[in-house]
Amino acid sequence: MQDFLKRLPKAELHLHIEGSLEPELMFALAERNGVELPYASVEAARAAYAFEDLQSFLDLYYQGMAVLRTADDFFDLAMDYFQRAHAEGVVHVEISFDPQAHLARGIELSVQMEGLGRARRQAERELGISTALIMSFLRDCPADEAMRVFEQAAPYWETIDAVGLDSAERGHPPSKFTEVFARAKELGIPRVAHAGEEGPAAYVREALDLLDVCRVDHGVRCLEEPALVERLRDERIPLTVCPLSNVRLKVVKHIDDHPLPRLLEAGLVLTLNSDDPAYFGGGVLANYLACEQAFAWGKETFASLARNAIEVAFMDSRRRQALL
Ligand code: ES4
Ligand code: ZN
Repeated sequence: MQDFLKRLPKAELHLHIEGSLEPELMFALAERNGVELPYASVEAARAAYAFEDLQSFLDLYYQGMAVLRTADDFFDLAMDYFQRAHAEGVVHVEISFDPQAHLARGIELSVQMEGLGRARRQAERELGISTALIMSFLRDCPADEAMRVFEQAAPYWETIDAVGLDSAERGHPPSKFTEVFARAKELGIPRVAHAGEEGPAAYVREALDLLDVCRVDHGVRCLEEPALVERLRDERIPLTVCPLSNVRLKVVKHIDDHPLPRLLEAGLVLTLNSDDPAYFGGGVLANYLACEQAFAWGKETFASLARNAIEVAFMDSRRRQALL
């Protein structure tokens, strides 16, 4: 089974590239850029990754990314991740990034885009994986800031496959971002949003009604509203589920309690993803393996989850045809 899951052509649709920063690279970049880290060693960094909730993770996530300063840093970050993903049998990756988190540290958008773009082209050329880019807005920052960043990104709109919404969910409903998502829609840019991770099912409904998203990131709390579950099923709205993330951030107590079997039973379009692999205990394959351990699903279930991801990915139709 392990071999089957490794060989299965998988797509990663929910991945924060800054959350793929392994402590080894964090230390190398800190050294290169003369940035002081709050950890004595790689092991100490890993030991500090014991989270109570989403916010306690975000605090370390924003701190860790302080080592990213130059286009080469963003290139190394993404290339490192693409290589690991490739080794796990991942054939398509959608990387989400948080431009505001870097702009706030004085790192220009052009620097971020150059590094990530260069890594995407090299991964496509040398590893044969396809990639997409999702520009995410920080929901715990003001909506007008998101709008300014989005307009500032005009030279890059062509290379952005979707906009997203992430960071601290509670108290920051999708409704706060209606305007910037309407602007993206006007420009024909697809939309996704984190909703129903720590926030209530009502936020999933808002993401659909007010942001017109084509996919929901996490969405696991939709189960609290049966009518919403029916809607997600009938409209075939995919959820990008991240089981190891949900365990590490205590969205669920234990992987055995994860709602994935109930979501599957409800007939939803589901995909398995890693979210922040450097912080949550592994990449896409580790998430597939954790589900195998916990739920003892058969090969057909995993094949259909992997197929879902390829079907709903942002990729051109020829690539999709080739992978299906
Ligand atoms: C995130 Cl797990 C998670 N949830 C919300 N926002 C995020 N940004 C990076 N990881
Ligand atoms: Zn996420």
